[in-house]
Amino acid sequence: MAAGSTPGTAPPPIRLGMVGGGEGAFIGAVHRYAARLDGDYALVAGALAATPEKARRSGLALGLAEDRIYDDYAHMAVAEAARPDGIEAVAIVTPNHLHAPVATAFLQAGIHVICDKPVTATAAEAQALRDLVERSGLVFALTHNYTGYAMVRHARQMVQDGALGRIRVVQVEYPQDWLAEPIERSGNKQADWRADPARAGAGGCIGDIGTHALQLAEFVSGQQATAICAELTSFVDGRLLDDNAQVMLRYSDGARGTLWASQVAPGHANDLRLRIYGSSGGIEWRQQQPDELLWSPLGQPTQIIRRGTPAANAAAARVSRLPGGHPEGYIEAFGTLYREIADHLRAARARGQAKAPRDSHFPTVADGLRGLQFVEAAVASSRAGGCWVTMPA
Ligand code: 4PW
Repeated sequence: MAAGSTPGTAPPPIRLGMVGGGEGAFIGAVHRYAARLDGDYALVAGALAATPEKARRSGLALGLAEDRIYDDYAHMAVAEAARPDGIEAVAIVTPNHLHAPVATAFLQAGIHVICDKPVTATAAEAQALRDLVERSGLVFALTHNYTGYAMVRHARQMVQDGALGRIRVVQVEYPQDWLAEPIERSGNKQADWRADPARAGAGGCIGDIGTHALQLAEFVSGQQATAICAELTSFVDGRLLDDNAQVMLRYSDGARGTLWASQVAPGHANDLRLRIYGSSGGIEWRQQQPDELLWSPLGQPTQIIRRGTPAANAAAARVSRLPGGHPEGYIEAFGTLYREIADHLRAARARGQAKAPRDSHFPTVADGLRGLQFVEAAVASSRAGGCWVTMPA
């Protein structure tokens, strides 16, 4: 039973607002699907776009009441905080450079934050945001969505149970191809702010998807990168930020690994892959076949462990919605984070209840700070010609 509910009654949905993510925006729609998947949230307010006309059109299309459609996020934060039925949490799905000011406005208004990644444009902003979150006591969730997949949870549990033995090698790859051409030629509007330093922040590909790759590698392996050596490259003519990143990593418990993130790899739409090798076996997971985990116990044939079968462990079962043979993917994994965040938000509603009722693993502002520290370390390493740079502990 969720916090704050009484037997036989469903707890009321969490009143959610959204900043950014108006009509045509990919990631805004993803957050809305994820929030609705388990019925935990109701979207009731939004500052959904940069122009008043588009903000209004987007708000009306989503069924928002006229007086809950805002032109300006700062006004929205103050107005919603003043209403008895005001939003309890806001989802931030703007370009990266707005994450810090928008999150700050809502935290200062006493509203919980769910933010897309990377958390901010710079590590200094991320540090300031982490301090603010700590002082406020509010929930700040970061949607590094790949940790929500059932077979990622399975893999993490295997590592924790010692099935792989001592972890030696952590290989993570995240190739995409949507920035393989200049944006003017591809016409990919989703991409344009991600390649603009003023709106994307310190890193291009390394910030947009390299941070996902690092977060996944650390989440599953249980080790933290302690030092990195990077080469960032901009292959497409005229591009100001990196579109390809090669990184060597040293991990805290002695493992070694590489991280390759690329947005210029034809044939790979969203091909995040993780391989971890230990003294007793290796595992491999692919985002494009997410219901399967390859398990190679040393000296034995490779097995395919499938979500929804008896071979899947309790960590996987806990976040599965559908029986085996009914594929789950990107939206369900995103929805798992939203569900776990909802548990925390409901626990926060019931004052005094510190523990969330479900086993939650959603990333926070601390993971976001780590991501920005990684981006800045990679940029520094690459600019210095590929030297080793220590990651903050
Ligand atoms: O967060 C990532 C993005 O910015 C995503 O998961 C995929 O790559 C889709 O868009 C980009």
